[in-house]
Amino acid sequence: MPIENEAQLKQTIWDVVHRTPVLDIHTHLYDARFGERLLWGIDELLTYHYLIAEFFRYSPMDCDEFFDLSKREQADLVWQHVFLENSPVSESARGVLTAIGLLGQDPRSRDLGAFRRYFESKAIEEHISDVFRIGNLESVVMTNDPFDEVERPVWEDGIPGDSRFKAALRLDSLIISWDDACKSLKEWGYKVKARLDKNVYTEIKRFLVEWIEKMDPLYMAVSLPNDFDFSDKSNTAKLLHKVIIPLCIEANLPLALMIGVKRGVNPAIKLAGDGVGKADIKQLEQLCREYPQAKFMVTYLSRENQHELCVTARKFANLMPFGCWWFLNDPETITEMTRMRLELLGLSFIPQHSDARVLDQVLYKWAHSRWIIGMVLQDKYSDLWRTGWRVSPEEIERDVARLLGGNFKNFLAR
Ligand code: FIX
Ligand code: ZN
Repeated sequence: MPIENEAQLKQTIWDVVHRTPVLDIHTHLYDARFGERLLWGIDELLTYHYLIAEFFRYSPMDCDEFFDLSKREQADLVWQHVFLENSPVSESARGVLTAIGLLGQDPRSRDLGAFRRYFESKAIEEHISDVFRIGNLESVVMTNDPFDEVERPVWEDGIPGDSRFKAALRLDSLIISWDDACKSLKEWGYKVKARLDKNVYTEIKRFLVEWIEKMDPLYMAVSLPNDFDFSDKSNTAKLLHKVIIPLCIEANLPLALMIGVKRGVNPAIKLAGDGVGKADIKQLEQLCREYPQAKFMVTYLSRENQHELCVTARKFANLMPFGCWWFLNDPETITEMTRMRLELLGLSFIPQHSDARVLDQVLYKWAHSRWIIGMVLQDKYSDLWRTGWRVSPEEIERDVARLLGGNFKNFLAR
């Protein structure tokens, strides 16, 4: 049925955005094979590092004392300070309430005990299926580190996983702290040494090819500090140029670059202590120019980098901007970034990833992002409507499917 008026247009967009399944391209979630690596439940939600940072805004408690507590005790404290003694208006706090609400719990009760009992009553397999169904998720991409002691044996066993969880080969352990990685590789029988040379590159490539076979990743990924210099003589830069990018080209895998984190700005609060810095876009321009056959998926952590990322993506089809990462994942910034990307890039980008570390977080992250993507699209299609252009429901479905998964799949297939 053709769309007759603007009100119908808006309703169609809203419905389509909500009924189109999402492919979540970057999470820290794991399928049930990975045991303790898969976090879920109310205590994990409350002790998310985003909320721990907010807890320390309110509480004068000593950091070590906090981290010595059990997870449940930490969760009690976050609940007390961030939810009860102050209203939970921040994005991360509201998110917990959206998530438990979507799971059928009543946030009005403020009954942490009841929320705990709800999660305790569920088996993980059942819960995974509930979250995928309620969140309308097609699949999620994990963050897989071949150096992780819990992950390694699972991959080595080769037992098939849950097909809703896809792999991404994370390179941080290998290329950010090469000296440590080198020791492990030696123990595992690779002929490597701290000083990089041709033979070492060959061995690292052999290691990666083996892990690509084990994991069948959709892409390789690394997170880099804002001041990372791709052109200097650091081990990380050398490994990127000599091994990683050539292998990505050979294996036709995109390289996801997550740029802009300042690790350990306040190490006392652990994961919550990472900060942000603006990066130099010239570095990315150079990379896209130097390697036209490579495919780069890029997200910057700094808000200040977002406009230039769009402009750079207009120059290079081998560059795919993705997601509103971490400190940018709040409604105000998602709105701004999604609007800007649509206006500068049309539909040719990946608007969001959840970065969920706790299974239940996908519920709120995607609910909140779907609301925003829906609203921004309503505006953009209304602008179109006013030019006289008419879109069909099928065209809206096509466009939204691209944004929520199709663009990623097409980029992989390029
Ligand atoms: O490097 C990453 O993948 C980051 O997303 C995480 O390390 C970060 O701690 C996070 O959870 C951000 O959302
Ligand atoms: Zn992440």
